[in-house]
Amino acid sequence: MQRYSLLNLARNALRGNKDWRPAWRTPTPKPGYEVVVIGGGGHGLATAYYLAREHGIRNVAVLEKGWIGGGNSGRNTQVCRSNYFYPASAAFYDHSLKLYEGLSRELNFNIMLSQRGVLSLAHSEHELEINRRWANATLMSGVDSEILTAADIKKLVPRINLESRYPVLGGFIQRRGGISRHDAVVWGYARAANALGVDIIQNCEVTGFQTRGGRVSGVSTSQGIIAADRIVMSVAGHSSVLAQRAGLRVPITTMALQAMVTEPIKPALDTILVSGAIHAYVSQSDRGEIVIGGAADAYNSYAQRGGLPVLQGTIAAVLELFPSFSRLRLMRQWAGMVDITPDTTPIMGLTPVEGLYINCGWGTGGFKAIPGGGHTMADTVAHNRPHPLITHFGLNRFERGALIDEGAAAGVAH
Ligand code: FAD
Ligand code: PYC
Repeated sequence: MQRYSLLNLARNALRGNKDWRPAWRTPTPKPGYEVVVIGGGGHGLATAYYLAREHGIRNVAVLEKGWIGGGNSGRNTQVCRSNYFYPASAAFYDHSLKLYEGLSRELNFNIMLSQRGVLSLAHSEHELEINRRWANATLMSGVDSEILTAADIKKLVPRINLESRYPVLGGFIQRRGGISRHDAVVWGYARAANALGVDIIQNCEVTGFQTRGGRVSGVSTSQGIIAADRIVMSVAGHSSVLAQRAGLRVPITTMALQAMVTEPIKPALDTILVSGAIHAYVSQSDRGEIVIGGAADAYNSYAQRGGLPVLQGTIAAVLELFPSFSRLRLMRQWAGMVDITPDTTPIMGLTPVEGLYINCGWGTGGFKAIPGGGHTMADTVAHNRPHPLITHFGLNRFERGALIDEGAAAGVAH
């Protein structure tokens, strides 16, 4: 892999930047691979990377129907945190956050992790009490969390209007939470996986599965049949459709989740604010844009665009908190198709079809989970049993009723 370093930057600049090689190859698919990963989002690429890096399984292809990162991984609002309510979730997401903390160095790619804190607001006494329980639950799982008064919040976020229609009474913060650049996470994993021999094949849609003797033997794709003993599905909002082609029913509902950015302004907000009650969250990107998101659209859809009512409601909520932002012009708005489970917890692990593994159900919160998801899925595929951190996230939990209801901790949008 051509290393990115100050020395290399200077050397290449002096040579007119002619010697940089593409960050990954554009291979034609081989007739078969040891492992095929379907979906070139963050989870698929991270799985391929850790298969090669940690398990020596390098005969791997990632098949992406469009371009890598063109799904939710390149459309999200970049929030990373691990302050989940239940111990199983907190342990998993903290594993992911810890991997994020070392990722720029590991991938030799600046993922621009900025741990500026994720602050959840409470707008009523009832919500304040729930926030206290939530903060204490995360502390008991060994995850940092701190309860803040309204005065603490005003000090941290001077522009906030505490006396809005929904007054701010307090909240809690995970100071290790933050944002990292979503494209960089995708490209960093792709470049590192490619360097270890993984084939990343774009414009290659998987249309069905080949089976032999009750187990998978390959996939049919828009570029022909590709054989594989082990297949991982990481296709987010398309999970139920694709799983059906393997004869599986997965409890995924697909909805559009939208976000938007304003024109860039000088530094105005250096933490991430989340309000479950008014269904909005807001941060400022490194380019200066105010990044705004809210609830998922209220209906099922496979279209990568959202409707105006949610947009309008979200903007109204943010302007209650920050009246001065009403002067800003909106620059862009977009949406992704999120894969929502009944308990807002992901589905990870083995499936009833031998050799077929699934990683989905991240809904509105799987960006923070990319390193952890890739790391544990690779281990699961390599050993054909769930990694200890994901045993609670199996598809079979819906048969047993062993749900992990993280609805309240799923950011705001669910
Ligand atoms: P994706 O990145 O969607 O990748 C799946 C890939 O599979 C896609 O590229 C798709 O083209 C491909 N694919 C589908 N079908 C096929 C097929 N048949 N053959 C081949 N390829 C196929 N999470 C957070 O943690 N923090 C946030 O702040 C946050 N904000 C969000 C804001 C928005 C607006 C949205 C939409 C999502 C947000 N999320 C957030 C959620 C997060 O983006 C996703 O959970 C995460 O990116 C999922 O990653 P993935 O790799 O599973 O899916
Ligand atoms: O999961 O933290 C989250 C989140 C924030 C915004 C969207 N998802």
